[in-house]
Amino acid sequence: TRRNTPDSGTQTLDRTTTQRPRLYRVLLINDDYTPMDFVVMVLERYFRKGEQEAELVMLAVHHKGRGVAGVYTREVAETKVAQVTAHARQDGYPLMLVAEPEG
Ligand code: NFA
Repeated sequence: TRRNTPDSGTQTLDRTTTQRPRLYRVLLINDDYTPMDFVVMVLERYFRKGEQEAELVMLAVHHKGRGVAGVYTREVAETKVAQVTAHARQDGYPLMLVAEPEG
């Protein structure tokens, strides 16, 4: 709806629908060297999984090659990838993560 405000005369558009941001999956990629315990810790600490869910996701990635750690808006997803990658490299592990758009 187009509308004139009395004070400035600026035309604004009021919309009755809301826009939701595009969401991104953060994927964990399997490798042969990162310890299982490190991946579980990552899922608990950075992706706020409980102990049992973290174990299930880690094992799914270990067996299937990749899996979803979490779903976030773009900036949050990219920050998770950067923070976890930095932590893994600090500890000498090759763990890989990627953010990919949903839908
Ligand atoms: N495959 C790794 C191992 O056997 C564990 C792992 C799981 C690594 C999920 C990366 C992602 N130590």
